[in-house]
Amino acid sequence: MAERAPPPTVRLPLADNDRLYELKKLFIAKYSHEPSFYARAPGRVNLIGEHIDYCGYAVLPMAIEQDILAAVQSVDTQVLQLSNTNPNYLDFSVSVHDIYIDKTKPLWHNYFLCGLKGVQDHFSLSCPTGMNCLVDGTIPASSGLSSSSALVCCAGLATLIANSKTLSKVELAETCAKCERYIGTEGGGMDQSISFLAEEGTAKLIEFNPLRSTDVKLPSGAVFVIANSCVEMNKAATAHFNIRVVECRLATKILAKSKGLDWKSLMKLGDLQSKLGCNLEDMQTIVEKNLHPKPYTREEICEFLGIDLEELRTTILSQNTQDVSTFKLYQRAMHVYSEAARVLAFKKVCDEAPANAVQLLGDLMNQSHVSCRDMYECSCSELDQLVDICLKSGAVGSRLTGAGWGGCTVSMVPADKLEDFLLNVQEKYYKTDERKSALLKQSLFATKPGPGAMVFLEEK
Ligand code: ADP
Ligand code: NG1
Repeated sequence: MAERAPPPTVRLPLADNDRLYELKKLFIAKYSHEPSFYARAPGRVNLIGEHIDYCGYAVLPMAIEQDILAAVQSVDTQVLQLSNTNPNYLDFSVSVHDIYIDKTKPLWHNYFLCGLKGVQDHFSLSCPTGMNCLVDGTIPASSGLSSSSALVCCAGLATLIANSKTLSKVELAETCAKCERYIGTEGGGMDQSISFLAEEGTAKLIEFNPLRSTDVKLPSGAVFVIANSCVEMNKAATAHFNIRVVECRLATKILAKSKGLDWKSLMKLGDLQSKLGCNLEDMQTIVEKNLHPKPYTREEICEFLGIDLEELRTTILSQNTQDVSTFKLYQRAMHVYSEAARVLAFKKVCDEAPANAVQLLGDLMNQSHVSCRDMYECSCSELDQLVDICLKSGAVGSRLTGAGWGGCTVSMVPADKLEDFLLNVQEKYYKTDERKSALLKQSLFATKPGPGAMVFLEEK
């Protein structure tokens, strides 16, 4: 199976590739030596299935063309030297024996260190090699297109190759999903999985535990368009993301206890469903009957579970949610179970390809956005406005993609309406504001499923 193979290595003359050629020149200017290889990991757009990967549920993303590319040279010094083609990301160097990841400051090099440490830890490397690296990224940062995971995956792949080790795509995806958590966010693994498992021309249903992917053929009459709201949201710099993870964990425990299960051992809403042996509709009924829409206080949760605040803090809450005092459990669980069902419905429509497939898929995307906005509260006014403009400009479906609270929307647009759609969205969202207008070129674009991570070697 392709996903049990390592990421492909492509040999090419650099004269055929302007970006690699330029990167090589910059690398030589910086380190006075040629790179030994190049590692590339793509970003992704999630078509449907938001905030459910960390609950154990399948998601449906595709890789995008935008990526993180690193030129790398292994060195004997046991020092990692990092630089970036974007001058906003400052140079950094550290001994490869002394990796410390600062959770309080998500500076760019910390993401690289996550990937490096992940691979070092996986192989318990006692004598890891040093590296000189020059990184070049094209994914808009903090915009829900997984620039952070692409950087972690690129760093993991670079470290693997530099240390002459081999891992399959699945093993790399699992390693990088685990090690990105060193930055402090408790993500579920969608981004790293699609970055390694993606294949050109197909979206993927990504399922977890065990990690696996299935091709999803998208309808030929529609185009997926990404539009950036131009509101940045760094996951690791705020608690929004981890609060949602914790709310889902708390909902799992309250529901498990209500149903007489061993609640201490259950952490995910998906695992609760498996234990109960119910379908996703039944789970929504169980939420309806056992959770209340009013926010839960910490005291109420502790009393219901029969634990004290200290136990709540140490066994359930994350480092950056220690002082959160109320949690919305009903709304979050309702979103998760309904969104998990929408992913399966989306896949079914793609497989069966009925005549009205585009309309059906669009409806599911719209329902997903409403649920993200109203139940999961991970949208923002700019995203809602952009979704509205996209729908009025001819999209059949439009929704926020990725973590939310800013970042991008993804819209499904009938192919014959694409040109008008792009013109309309430009006029109504971007051209009304100087800052957004300046960002237009990299903010609004049609996208197709791209390939996954790979290594390039120069053919001389
Ligand atoms: P995303 O939704 O894109 O994953 P995050 O806020 O989680 O957003 O992560 C964004 C962070 O990833 C940036 O603040 C930066 O530290 C890092 N990053 C993204 N792109 C690059 C790049 N081209 N070079 C260096 N670091 C990058
Ligand atoms: P982005 O959009 O890359 O911040 C995050 C999580 C995903 C997933 C989505 C929401 C990480 C690295 N990524 O993605 O696992 O939970 O939010 O669906 O934490």
